[in-house]
Amino acid sequence: MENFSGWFHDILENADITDSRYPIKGMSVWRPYGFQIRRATLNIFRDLMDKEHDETLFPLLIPEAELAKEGIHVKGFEDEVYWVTHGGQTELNEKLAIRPTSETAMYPMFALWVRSHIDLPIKQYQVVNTFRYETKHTRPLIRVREITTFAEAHTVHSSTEEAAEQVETGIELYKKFFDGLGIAYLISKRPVWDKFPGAEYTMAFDTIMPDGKTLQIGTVHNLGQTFAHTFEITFENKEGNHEYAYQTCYGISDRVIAAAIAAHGDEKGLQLPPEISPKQITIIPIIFKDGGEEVMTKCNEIKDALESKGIRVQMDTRDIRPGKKFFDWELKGTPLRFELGPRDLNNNVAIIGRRDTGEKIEVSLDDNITQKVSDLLAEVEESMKANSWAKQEEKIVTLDSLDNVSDIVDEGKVVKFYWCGDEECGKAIEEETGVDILGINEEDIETDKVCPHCGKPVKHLALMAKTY
Ligand code: P5A
Ligand code: ZN
Repeated sequence: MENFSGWFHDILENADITDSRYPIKGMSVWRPYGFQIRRATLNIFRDLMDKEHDETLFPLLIPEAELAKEGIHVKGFEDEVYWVTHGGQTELNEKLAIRPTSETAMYPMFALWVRSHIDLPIKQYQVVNTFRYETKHTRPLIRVREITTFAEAHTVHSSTEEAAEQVETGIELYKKFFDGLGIAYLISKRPVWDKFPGAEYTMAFDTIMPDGKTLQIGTVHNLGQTFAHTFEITFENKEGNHEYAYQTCYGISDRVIAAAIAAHGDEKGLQLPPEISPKQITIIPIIFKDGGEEVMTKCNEIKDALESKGIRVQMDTRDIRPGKKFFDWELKGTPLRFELGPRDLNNNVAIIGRRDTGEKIEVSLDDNITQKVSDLLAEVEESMKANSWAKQEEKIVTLDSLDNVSDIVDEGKVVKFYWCGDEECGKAIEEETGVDILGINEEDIETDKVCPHCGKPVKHLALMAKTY
């Protein structure tokens, strides 16, 4: 793909996903087709989350005093908060922040709910819109000022071990989620200067976009006891002593949908993983003057059979050339297409076309079509996932020297290198190369290598990239 940015912009418009002509920068409209993709994505997400968490819903507005309580946190967000200052003509006594994220909305309430160790753990999540006055270049789904699909989880625990375990659980959950969408990812521990404001450490998922720049598609934070101190979240432990609670939080956003579009799309348009494609197969009856009725009857029969097994089907009976229909559904990314014409019917066969490989498969109408289609959907899902991991693998290079790192990332690569892990050294590397350190990809490895920048012994395998 020559020009990813242009391609991405066009696809959102041509496939009816979002409309970015809404007259506020950084805010777009979800159009019906995009909304269906979003809904299917959230269905998968909720299925995963509901096994471990309770879904809740907190208010959008946060009193200034609460937002301001946690110093490090508010410092991290102060330039990004939108404020509500008036109710009608009346100036409010206290400004209200529009949530940029919900720690300071939730945690004062957690403090009321947590009394004893038996109230713990708390594991909650909500899917809401949040607002961030982003100053970097905004892009639909990727960097927005209204994050319409902010899925944030917040947990409270009675021990530091349990909180650390929850971070691992969060990572496992997100792996499953991204695996289901066939999105390849890199996991790293963010450098200290790039962790979430108020967190002890941040684990991040990044995906490599077609242009080689990485996109952070999810983060899992260990908050330690910082917020518990600020918001007085304490519990009586088994020994009868009062202790501050241990917390984690993790979140994903609209970016996940951007990543799915970018991971699988091609020159023909979208290519949606079967799990999130609004329809999984399009039936296209090829109808000429004669024999139309029989073809329609058979197509309807197949549609009913597929739907009875939970497969999402659409029948395209528009009065236009079949070639135009193929083109449209390729653009919209539907994984499979089923073609049946009068001659096929006479020969007792039909054609199933795969969006991912372009293959056309002849099937006998005596076969179990439903089984064939569900097998193919599973195959498509696996092959799309494998393909996106293979593409990621091609984009990663391991370097022993950082001399040419800037040129190498400009060629669309992500760099792995052996690093000492020191903050000072890391900041100098970023400064001198103009490339970001994503984080530590493998911690505490054993090697005789020395840091390519400062010459100290190496501790970690780290990642560098140009980032979105
Ligand atoms: C975790 C959830 C948090 O806000 N609080 C609750 C924690 N983390 S975060 O890293 O700041 O954001 C979570 C994820 O949201 C995505 N994201 C965005 N997506 C689109 N547009 C934005 N402006 C934007 N800002 C953050 C990232 O994927 C991030 O990992
Ligand atoms: Zn170093």
